Amino acid sequence: MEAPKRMVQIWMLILGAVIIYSDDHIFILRTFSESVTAEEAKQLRDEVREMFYHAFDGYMEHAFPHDELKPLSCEGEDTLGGYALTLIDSLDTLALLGDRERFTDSVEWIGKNLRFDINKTVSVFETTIRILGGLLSAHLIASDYNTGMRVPSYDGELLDLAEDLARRMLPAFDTPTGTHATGIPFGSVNLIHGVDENESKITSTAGGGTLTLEFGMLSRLTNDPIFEQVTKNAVMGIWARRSKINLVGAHIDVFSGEWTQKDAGIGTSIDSFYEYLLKAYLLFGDEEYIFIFQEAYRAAMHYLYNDPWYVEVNMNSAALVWPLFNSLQAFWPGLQVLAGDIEPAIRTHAAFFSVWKRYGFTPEGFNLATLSVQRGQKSYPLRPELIESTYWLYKATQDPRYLDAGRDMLASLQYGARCTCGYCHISDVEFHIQEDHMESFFLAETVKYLWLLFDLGAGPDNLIENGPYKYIFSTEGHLLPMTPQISLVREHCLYFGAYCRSSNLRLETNISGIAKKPGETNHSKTYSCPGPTCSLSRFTPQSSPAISGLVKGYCPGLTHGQRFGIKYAASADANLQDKSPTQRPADVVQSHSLVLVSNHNADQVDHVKHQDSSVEGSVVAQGEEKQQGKLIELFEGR
Ligand code: DMJ
Repeated sequence: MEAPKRMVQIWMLILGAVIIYSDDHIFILRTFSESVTAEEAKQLRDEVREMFYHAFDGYMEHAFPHDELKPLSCEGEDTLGGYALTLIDSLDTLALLGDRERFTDSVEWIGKNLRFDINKTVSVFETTIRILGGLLSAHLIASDYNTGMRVPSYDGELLDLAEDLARRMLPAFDTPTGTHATGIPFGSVNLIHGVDENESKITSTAGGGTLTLEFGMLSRLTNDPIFEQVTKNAVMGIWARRSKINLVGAHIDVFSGEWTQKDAGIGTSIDSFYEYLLKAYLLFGDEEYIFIFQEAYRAAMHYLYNDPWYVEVNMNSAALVWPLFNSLQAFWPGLQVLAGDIEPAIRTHAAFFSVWKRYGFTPEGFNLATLSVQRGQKSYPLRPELIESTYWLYKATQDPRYLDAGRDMLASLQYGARCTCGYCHISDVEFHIQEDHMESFFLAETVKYLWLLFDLGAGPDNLIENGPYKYIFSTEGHLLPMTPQISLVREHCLYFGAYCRSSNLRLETNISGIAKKPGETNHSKTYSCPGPTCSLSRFTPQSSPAISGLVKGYCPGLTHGQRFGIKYAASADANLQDKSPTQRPADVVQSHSLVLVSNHNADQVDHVKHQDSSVEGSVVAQGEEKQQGKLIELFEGR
């Protein structure tokens, strides 16, 4: 029987309110006069700045050089390695705010005082995204006149520290589950002794698969490929163990390669695995990552997406396991903006924001079946994800509703989380109970994205919008610039996508229509690449047979702006944008940064390429099918 069509009428009233009336619900959207104006955006930006300093000064006064601030008791605590975690995580936010004095002082203090030869066992994931990422982004800001924040006394100390730290983490990769000599890393490592004898062999997918940006940057800055190689091996090791329907589980044994937790989702324990597939491609131009991302993303949208929510399913059978929103999922709409898949991002963001509005914060878990906070998951530890997606969606659409959402979230933080010396975790979103802890990511991400959102609304004046480089944000919100040294890209589309040590590599191309540097002829271009161990990837430009280096391909027809821009509003394909979703070709998602082919046909499962079907844990149950039936559309008309 054909489902009854839903009637939707939109009324614009004289007062400026928009009312949407459908068969079963009435939505009253905010009145125009309530929307954030450019003038108000400036004030909100200033308020966020003050918010940053309340927390940062509280940390410096009461907690530094401990890792994190206890904002109620105004004391410090060591939560990672005991090496000024919050200061390191805050460095590029200081630079973004234009605080030259504190940025300089902090860089100098860290260069003189930080040491990693300490007998501490630390999380490989957290140390990478917070410490390594913080050091590398600050190094690239402090060492570069183009950023306007160069530190005159700076002499590469942060890069040296980053390299030292990364080398101390390398023993964690000494496992047999990768595609080459190294594998999926242990979750923790001792900074002096390597992996502890009794260290758990179980790690999360995010833990093993979210290291490529920081380690890859380090390889390109130090000319040592080891960091890029081990983290890529780890990603390949995880991906080789995906199920036949291209889903990954949450936890894996780094020795046997068996999945010990087979729930697939986009949130807890997996989230940034997806994020780094796309971002590693964008930052490094390594096309292997985009091929994997496309397959992984397509599977996620097919099996996990229950418009507008995401659920967790068994990675093999796709059977529903958890009908749960978890707060880490909220980064996904932001990632979709980068991937160019804006429409589902808009709907999902609206759904997630409805949870925030209901409680004033997002709980760690919200049960989509009972429409209530999941037992044991009532807290809001100052997470950035929803704000991060709000920023990306505002950047992509310029829709003022995202500024309004940001204003709401800022108000929640100010009224609910601000406390004596900083901002407090909320231990129960229903009763707004404050807890004596402030994660370093509050200053690295939550405040940064809020500030960026309002700065955009005010007319942007910051390093990211007006600076010399495009930036990729790490999963910890750190600014990773696409400098020529890191991205190995040129203004045209031809590029070397991966690190390569060959000393003999010569590539000659005769691709027409690419930008020329003085001295280059129309028909030839020569590159050199130092080092011995290179291989060709599957896309190679017209090339001489002598090529022996890693050459990742080219993208004819795309301009630099199309490959790396993310502005959605001014799409090149205006005709397509103007069409309604039903008029668009079903299988093409438009993006300025890339084009994703998205096949939502369930039959695709049978034809999915599976590179290593002999790998344990990849056997798929017969009759796997996408979960039928939609989850309740939450909060409509409430
Ligand atoms: C941050 O450390 C990073 O964003 C990470 O990817 C997920 N968890 C926190 C923020 O919630």
